[in-house]
Amino acid sequence: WIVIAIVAAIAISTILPWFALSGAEQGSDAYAERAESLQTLFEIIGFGGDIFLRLLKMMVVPLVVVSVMSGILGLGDVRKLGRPGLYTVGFYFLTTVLAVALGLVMVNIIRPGVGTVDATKAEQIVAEKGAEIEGGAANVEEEGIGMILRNLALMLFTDNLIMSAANGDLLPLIVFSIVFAGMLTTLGERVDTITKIIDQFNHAIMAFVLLLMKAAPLGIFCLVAGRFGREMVAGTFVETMQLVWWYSITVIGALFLHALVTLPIILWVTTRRNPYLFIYQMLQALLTAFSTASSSATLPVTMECAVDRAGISRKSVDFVTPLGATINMDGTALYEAVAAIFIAQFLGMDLSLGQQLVVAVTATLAAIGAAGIPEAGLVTMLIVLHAVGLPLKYQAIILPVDWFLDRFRTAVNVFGDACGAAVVDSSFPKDPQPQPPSTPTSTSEP
Ligand code: DAS
Repeated sequence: WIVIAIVAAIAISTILPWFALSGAEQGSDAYAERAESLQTLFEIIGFGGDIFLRLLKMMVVPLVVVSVMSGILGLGDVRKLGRPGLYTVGFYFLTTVLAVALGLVMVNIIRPGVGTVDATKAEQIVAEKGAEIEGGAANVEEEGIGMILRNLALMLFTDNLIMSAANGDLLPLIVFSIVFAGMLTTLGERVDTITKIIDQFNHAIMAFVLLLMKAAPLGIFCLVAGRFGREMVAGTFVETMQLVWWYSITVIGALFLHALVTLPIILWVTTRRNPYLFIYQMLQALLTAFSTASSSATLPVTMECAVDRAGISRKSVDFVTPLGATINMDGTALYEAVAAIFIAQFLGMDLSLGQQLVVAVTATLAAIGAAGIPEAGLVTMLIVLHAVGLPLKYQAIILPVDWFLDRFRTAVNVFGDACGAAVVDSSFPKDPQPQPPSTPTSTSEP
């Protein structure tokens, strides 16, 4: 149903504007009136999608806190988290580095920034939007890569749990949940009630998520039709895509290769799962990620699909996917590396191998620091540009297509999270299998 909803949304948001506006001459009053009516229509449709997005986001904080606590309590001893935790961070770091490496290889082979961009148009956009970007990035200029490291450190520890929850800062909430639940496991029977409440709360929240997912086709239709429709009526989408066509192809191509080759190879080697069946099992989450452009908002669906459709243990999903939604962003890291090299190519700057390594490291770290919200990669990308001395204002060239490319990289981010839960699953201690009722041994009575 979600596939049908997305196809229908893209079809309606492209055909309807084309049909309604083709009868009027561009620039005439009739055209303007029709365009305004269509914008209003798509804004109303988009509003329905925003409600669905808000309902998903509403679930994220309680879901993350309760599921991570449940996962730790299910282990019975937080020290058992050692090996799975190490595997999780190691898998996420490895796949992010591989994503960046693939992005760098692709952008250096295709060279989308060399001779494929209308320099006059690009410079005009930079002149219009560049100052705004640089104005909003003062702290990047001052702090640079140190900003990432400082933010990563601060991201782990909050001084106000309520504020972190209100801001949707998941990482400190995950750290708190691990420590708090770990402490509960040491208190044994004295905290039996809290333990039961947390576990029952977890089941209740997942039931609520299932209920929400019933509205997913309609919510996703509205989200996609609303955003695509407004872009089509504005009439700038084709023009902006044409300006950076080869860049967009490079990004989408690299993302597809990472999702359909790199991650499937790792998944098959480590779990012997059919990776393409796994993609099908996770499809609802991937399409929700594409529609919402938010890993965090998609997290409830990611967890539900991973457990109920892909059969990954809840222990693994409860711990690995919330962590992944905050620090594992393969798609974003790949994207930021490609974008930096593309801008360097456009400016005629041939980055040395050393500089490209700096791009690789800062893109990996910047992606970890990116939030699971729409277009988060744009913000952290500035750190990568700054690290290799590229003028930040040239991000303006790729800004107009970011809302579209963001959907692909968010889907790859979510798929990477799900792969993490599958790969790490085997390292979690299994629940003790219920013993079959002991059958009385036959004794021949004298
Ligand atoms: N939209 C972000 C996410 O939710 C990814 C990005 O902006 O790069 O994962």
